[in-house]
Amino acid sequence: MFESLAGSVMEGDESKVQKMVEEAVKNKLPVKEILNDGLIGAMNVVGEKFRNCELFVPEVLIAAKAMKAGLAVLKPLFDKSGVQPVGKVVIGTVKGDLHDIGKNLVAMMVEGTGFEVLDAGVDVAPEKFVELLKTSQAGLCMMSALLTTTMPAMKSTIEAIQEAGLDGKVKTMVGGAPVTPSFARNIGADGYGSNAAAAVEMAKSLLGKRP
Ligand code: B1M
Repeated sequence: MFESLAGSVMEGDESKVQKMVEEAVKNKLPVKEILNDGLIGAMNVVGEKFRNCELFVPEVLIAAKAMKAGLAVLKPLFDKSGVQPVGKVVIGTVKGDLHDIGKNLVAMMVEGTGFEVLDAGVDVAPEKFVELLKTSQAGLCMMSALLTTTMPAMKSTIEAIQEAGLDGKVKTMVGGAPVTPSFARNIGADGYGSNAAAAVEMAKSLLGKRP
């Protein structure tokens, strides 16, 4: 059952995934298993294939959308079944930057591995990141930038997080085409991801989770 559910996620068959998850719930299969062995398991394989260049961006986006269709069926049942998110993250494209394709891909992949994701959107000011981190009590701030001119906004956001006294509670992570590991280190980010699959691994490691 879980194998064919995972297969349908990887094929990106949204309606089949939705129906299979509904069927699994109807048959009283444990929500945790449907989530971990079906949906998250599939996205882990997708991430691995993406990292190995066996899958490309459109295929990953399609799989992530199918996974979301299944997740939507399960979400209302999480509380009752004692399913806790692996961790909570805030993600956004930094101030001045409107590029969101890569950020959305990262958000979907991170969500697909069991994190609760608050997507702040694009052109997100440092104060907005701070406000969302405070209200959500998320443990990780994920920033994306596609323009060399907006990369400094990542540094400003990290500084704003420190000034708000959140640096002991919130880890920071950066990524996007012009961002490099040395830039990440220089601005004091806790982590960097070169692509969506690497971002998932880094998010898990920063929050000390191995779902
Ligand atoms: Co723009 N743009 N753009 N653009 N655009 C680039 C980035 C550019 C390189 C094109 C070029 O000149 N060759 C260039 C930047 C040059 C530079 O800064 N040095 C550029 C420019 C100049 C501009 C404008 C200034 C153009 C203008 O108006 N004169 C303008 C800026 C607007 C603004 O933001 N204020 C602009 C506008 C646009 C569009 C609106 C038309 C559109 C964006 C649509 C959208 O996002 N909704 C657009 C696009 C599509 C691009 C290109 C063609 C493609 C970007 C993309 O989506 N890639 C881009 C050229 C290119 O990259 N080939 C370009 C696919 C995406 C999946 O990859 O975003 O890299 P990427 O994400 C990857 C990784 O980087 C990583 O994972 C993702 C998946 O593997 N990643 C993370 C991303 N975020 C991460 C966060 C993480 C970890 C990993 O952790 C937190």
